[in-house]
Amino acid sequence: MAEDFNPFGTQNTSVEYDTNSQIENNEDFVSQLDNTVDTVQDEEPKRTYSNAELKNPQTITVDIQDKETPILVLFGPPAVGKTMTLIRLAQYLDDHGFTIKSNRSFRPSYDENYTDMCEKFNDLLYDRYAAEKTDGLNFMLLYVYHNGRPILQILEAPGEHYYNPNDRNEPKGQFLPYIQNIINSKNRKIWLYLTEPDWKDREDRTKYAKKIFTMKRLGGNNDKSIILFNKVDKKDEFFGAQGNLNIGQVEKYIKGAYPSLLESFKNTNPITSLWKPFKYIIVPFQTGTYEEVMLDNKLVKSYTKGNDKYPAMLWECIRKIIKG
Ligand SMILES: Nc1nc2c(ncn2[C@@H]2O[C@H](COP(=O)(O)OP(=O)(O)O)[C@@H](O)[C@H]2O)c(=O)[nH]1
Ligand SMILES: [Mg+2]
Repeated sequence: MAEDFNPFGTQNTSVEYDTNSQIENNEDFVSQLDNTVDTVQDEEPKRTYSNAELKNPQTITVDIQDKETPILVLFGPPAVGKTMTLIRLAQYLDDHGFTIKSNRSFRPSYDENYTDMCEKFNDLLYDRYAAEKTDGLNFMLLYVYHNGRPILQILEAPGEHYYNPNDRNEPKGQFLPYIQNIINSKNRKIWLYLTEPDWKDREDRTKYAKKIFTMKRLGGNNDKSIILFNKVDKKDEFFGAQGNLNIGQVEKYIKGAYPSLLESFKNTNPITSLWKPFKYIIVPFQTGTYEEVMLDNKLVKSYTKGNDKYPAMLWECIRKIIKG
């Protein structure tokens, strides 16, 4: 392993509203709409994007008002585990004396889904059905406070904006302007590149690795990266007879499953590269265990958090980076 510190390693659903201004200005219609939203809020997906954003994703807007506090960006395609990693890390920090707060101004006010997720976020941390209830979570900006001071912002955005397995242009597709704004923001950034053992097929994994390469090239010189290898529980071969995780096995697996991914982490320093040809940190991770259960005659996913050692390793890496 080649890093100084190595701790071992929805598609959007949205409701389209008629934006005809005559209708919007009609108070009766608006109050009717409010009532409908109240009564059906558990069943109906809430609006995420404006009509303009739906028509043209290039116009998707996010707002990071704080340009000082470092940002941890959860980078990964749909279903790799970004939201549950966010939940698991936030749980861990909440349990260890940090304060977690969602940031409402990250998305414009028409994103009702975002407002809703912000309001619920802290309750979701301890919800058995967190995996089910965060199915519609697209965007999130969280603040981590310690002793009353903000120390980190954690950002999630829809996975298809990083790598879209249904887009034939991948991996050549450009990042949307809002992501480029994040890349170019003044904040120090830590890119958390999510991978997992069974994600898609080799071709998709190779293309995703190329997308990571592109992101690394676009990022600033001071950006830091961590490769988060989620869902380690899926492969028995990562564990020894005593149940201890074998990081060498994980690294070997990544080399085979994500061709050329680690190549993006070549050490370009002419001197140190002599004894340290690559610079990457691999953090193995498990958010928890998942089980399908019947609830109110519906099959839903129940979630039990995983071992604390995983978020502890991840936090140790992040803490070292933000302190250094
Ligand atoms: N076995 C296993 N499955 C996981 C783990 N983390 C997430 N998952 C599964 O992956 C699904 C997608 O996770 P999610 O965080 O929503 O992915 P996102 O689309 O990247 O935000 C979850 O609903 C779980 O079923 C894990 O640590 N182990
Ligand atoms: Mg998600």
